[in-house]
Amino acid sequence: MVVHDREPFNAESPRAALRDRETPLDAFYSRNHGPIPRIDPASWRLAVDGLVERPLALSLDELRARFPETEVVATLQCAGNRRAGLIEVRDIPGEDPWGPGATSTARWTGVRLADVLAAAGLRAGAGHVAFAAPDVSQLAHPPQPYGGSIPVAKAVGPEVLLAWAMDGRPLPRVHGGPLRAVVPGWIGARSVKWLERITAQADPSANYFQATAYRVLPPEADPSAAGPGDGISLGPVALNCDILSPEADTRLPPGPTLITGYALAGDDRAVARVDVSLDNGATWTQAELDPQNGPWTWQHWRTRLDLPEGTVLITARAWDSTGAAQPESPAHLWNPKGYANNSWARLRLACRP
Ligand code: MTE
Ligand code: MO
Repeated sequence: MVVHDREPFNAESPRAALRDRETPLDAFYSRNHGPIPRIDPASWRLAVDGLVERPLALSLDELRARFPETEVVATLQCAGNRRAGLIEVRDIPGEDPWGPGATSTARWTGVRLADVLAAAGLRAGAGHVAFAAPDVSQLAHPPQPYGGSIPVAKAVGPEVLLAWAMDGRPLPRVHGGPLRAVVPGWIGARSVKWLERITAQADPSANYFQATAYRVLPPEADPSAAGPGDGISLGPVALNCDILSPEADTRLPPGPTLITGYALAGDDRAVARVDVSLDNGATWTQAELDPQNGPWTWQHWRTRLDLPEGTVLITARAWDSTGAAQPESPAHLWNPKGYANNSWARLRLACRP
């Protein structure tokens, strides 16, 4: 792992681990805003309340007994993925320089949030489903508990899970055990770990991590002065891609070389095409897409290009199923908290015989 902080623990997957269709459990990235809470599974209950007909309080056994078990293979991606590319444009004090590894894919097992909401019975006026967790970020001023919300329209999708297992193993504590939300296609921040409370409500969550953080502020804003509702709230993850091989900053002989990478499209969009360029986007070659591993995962791609001798800049960009493409430059995307850098992927190499 590429460790950014020990406490709270933040680490990204090494590039090599991103080449697998599903990320090995011990290489899955880890993004924590506070210390990992210690939860006693025996006394733990999931509360479902707010604008519902029948509030629920469920133990893990009750949750498993009452609702059909479902599996979804899904990629999570942090909104801070590839922040390092924004920091190269202009410094972002206080935020970690994540590379392309704040993303990973796992097979999640749990129950559909939709089924739990149906059992509770959503009442008229419920527009959002809020998630609350017990961990507290000491980096926010004042310290803030973690939470977030998604609109009801997303929450009732069959892909949104309350998961207790990852790759067939009990959900590791670091990834939210005993229970977490998994919201495929949305920024990782909405997949709330150590889930304790689900609240149906009219408006988005007032939690700091929904109302104030994970928002794109205008370039001139002072992020330490930002308050609830400032900036643009992030939901569906941005169309993105990166180059996974060859290794960055390596020396290779010139000649035909395999270039591979991942791409990910937000929400219910799919990756439709990935292009690779050796001349900074003047001309492009279409990469081959690997077979899809389900509708909610990243898309690996590959192509073989004849690399010339000298310094080579490899550029990649993805298109999604609506015809949208990634923007060219991180300079135009720079924002004070460093979110959603989905500019063209670039990798520099020295090719010498
Ligand atoms: N849930 C809680 N309770 N606390 C957190 O700090 N981090 C969020 C989300 N859920 C977080 C959380 C963020 S920002 C991301 S990107 C994902 O969890 C990361 O999930 P992972 O650590 O399992 O990779
Ligand atoms: Mo995140």
